[in-house]
Amino acid sequence: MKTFSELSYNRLVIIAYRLPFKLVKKGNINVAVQNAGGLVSAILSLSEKMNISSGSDSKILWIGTGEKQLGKENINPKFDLLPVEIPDQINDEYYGGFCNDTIWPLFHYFPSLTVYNPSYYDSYVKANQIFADTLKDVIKPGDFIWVHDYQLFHLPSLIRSYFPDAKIGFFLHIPFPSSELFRHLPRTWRESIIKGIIGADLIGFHTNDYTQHFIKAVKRTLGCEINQNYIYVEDRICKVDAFPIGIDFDKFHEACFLPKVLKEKERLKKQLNGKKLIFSVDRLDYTKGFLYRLLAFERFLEKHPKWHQKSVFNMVVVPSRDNIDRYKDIKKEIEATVGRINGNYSNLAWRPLIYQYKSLSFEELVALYDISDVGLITPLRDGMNLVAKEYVACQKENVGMLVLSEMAGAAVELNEAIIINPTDVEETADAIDKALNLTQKEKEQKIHKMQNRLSRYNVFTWATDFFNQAEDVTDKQKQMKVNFLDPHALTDIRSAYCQTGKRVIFIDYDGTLIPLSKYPDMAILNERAGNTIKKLIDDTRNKVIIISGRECEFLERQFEGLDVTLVAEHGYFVKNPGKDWITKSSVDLTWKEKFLPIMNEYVDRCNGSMIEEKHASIAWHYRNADEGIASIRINELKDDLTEILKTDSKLQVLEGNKVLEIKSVLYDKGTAALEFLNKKKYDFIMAIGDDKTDEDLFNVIPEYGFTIKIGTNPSKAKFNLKRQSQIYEILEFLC
Ligand code: GDG
Repeated sequence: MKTFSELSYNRLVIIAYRLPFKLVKKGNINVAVQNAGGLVSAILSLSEKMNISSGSDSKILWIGTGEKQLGKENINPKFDLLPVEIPDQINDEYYGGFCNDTIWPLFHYFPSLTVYNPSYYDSYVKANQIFADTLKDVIKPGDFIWVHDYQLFHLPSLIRSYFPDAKIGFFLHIPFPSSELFRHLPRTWRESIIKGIIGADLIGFHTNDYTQHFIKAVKRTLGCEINQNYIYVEDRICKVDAFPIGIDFDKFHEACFLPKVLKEKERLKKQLNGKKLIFSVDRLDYTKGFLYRLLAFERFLEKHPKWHQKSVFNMVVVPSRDNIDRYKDIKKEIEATVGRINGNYSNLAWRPLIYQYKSLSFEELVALYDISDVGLITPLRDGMNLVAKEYVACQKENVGMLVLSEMAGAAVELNEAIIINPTDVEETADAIDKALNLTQKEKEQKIHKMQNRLSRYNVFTWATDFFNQAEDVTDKQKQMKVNFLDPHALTDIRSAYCQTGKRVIFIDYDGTLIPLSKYPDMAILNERAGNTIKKLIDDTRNKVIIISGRECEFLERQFEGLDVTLVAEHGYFVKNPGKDWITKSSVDLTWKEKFLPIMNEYVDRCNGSMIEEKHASIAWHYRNADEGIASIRINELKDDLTEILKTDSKLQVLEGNKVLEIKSVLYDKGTAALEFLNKKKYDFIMAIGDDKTDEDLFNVIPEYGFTIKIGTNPSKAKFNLKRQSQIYEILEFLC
């Protein structure tokens, strides 16, 4: 992996809701202090490793909300800060409203707490626009722009509209929910969210599950084509992948022996006086699962009395948004439950629960991580949860065990921890007991495995991996650059056409000559297409070949009375004007009996799909099936077919536009076209098609020919056309 400075970028631009520092009054002066949160610590750690000299152009530019003054002061030599000013009234509805009361609960699987307020959404749109307007004047060529989190879903596309060639990454720090939950959002909101995000070149999530949820949401919301994590967005591609955020492992691991930490550990040990310590620290939020955690601890005390007097649970809750009623209520509930448990179990010498509502210093935090015997991290939903990773990194002097919720993104990587379902009070209670009963050796083995993983895929690897993959996407975009047919190129084609006398024009039928339709039988030759073909064949210097996957009878019906050559079933049948059909009779078709029942089974398993049995092939059409189910069934069907095809190398599976077809490998549109090209020398060759089967055709057209792909997807064709209907204008222009 290359470091940031070895890649092709000049400068890193971070855009997040907040700047990494805030100003705090100390006496008469303002001092800058670091804002809390995983992203800030990640980027600050990263900046220390990056080769940035103060005063240089390569300083990281961080754009976010914060005091105006922050933009004027040199707070950190590695950063330039650009404050974004959002008027209070907009910000209340944008941040407090749409971000915190709509996206946050819904994306953390709390649909009942989600507020759907159109005015909040309007403010979200406005605030994203304010971000875009602020950065418009500062973005330079060579910048890598990294947009972070759910407050800025619209921003990647807004940036792209100002800077079409900008290199943009987007990372989501919270879960991306299943598409079932995502569709709770009104249609316009969810469309704008997806359209906004896919303005980026690379889109990152913490886990593969979130990535798959997003892919499904893109398919369902916009119907974009997606191939192996690449989304085809009009004429661009962007990539989606999982990048689990890491921590600055060495910083935490080594901090355990800092003098201040050692002192704090001594103090704590004295207070504990030999008792086992169970520890948790989280920001006050309903996603963190405080009540279930407390109930689990209560059950633990009830079920495992041997730990009475011998264990203490220190639950630290970091103050957050406690001016809001919902948060005030959680706090009250926590306090009442803590009171009840302590009331039931305490005696003069022992209080089982120490609840603290405060922030900890870094040294206090590390000391508690290291000294505790159990890290009890049980969120109901969490994008990643860095506390779990930091807890593991700090297991040095007294190696403990992590009890971790399966609902945290971190559970994917920390699978040696004791994984629990946070709402299962019984399971969590037993997990605490199990963690306390593990032998030192068992704990060390598990913790060391996790530490090895965390030290390898740390915060630097996370960011570097993201930067490297973003550059790979740029390379892929270059390879697959779509070249739209512009008036200039069209004039060149026409001048070649006019100067030649032996011309051949291959035209695919569905999606090319005729728009795609819901059912194959509905795609009949329309008047405009018929007239265009007529004009072409009226010129005797033109040979027009309709080259299609359709059956011969269908094509013959459509082109009755028109002197065109017909190629049906991808080249299995050929018919020259006024002649009979010629078939590739040498091709064995006995395989069809074996495959037909398998493919029919998929019609039953995918409502809306249908089988088209042709003379020499079988096609499974899924245009009218549910997109989500069809995408699962295609893969299953492909798996089934691949197994059988292993023993039959004479067959191939073709993937067309919402259709999967099995046919012999002995012919295709390319070999069919070659037969014509080998028989006669043409001085003008043109081929037009729209789907993957037409790529075989484009492949055999000599360099001096003209190949045109209908659609915006990358192709071997020289040119792309955005709309199918443009084909009529082009062919009429030639004539
Ligand atoms: C988002 C996602 C995702 C907490 N209390 C104290 C303190 N902390 C530090 C921890 C840790 C961070 O705050 C909290 O970690 P999170 O993982 O919850 O990070 P957030 O930024 O709040 O959340 C989350 C994360 O982004 C990263 O992508 O994991 O799922 O919601 O670093 O150490 N630090 C100190 N005192 C405290 O009292 N010093």
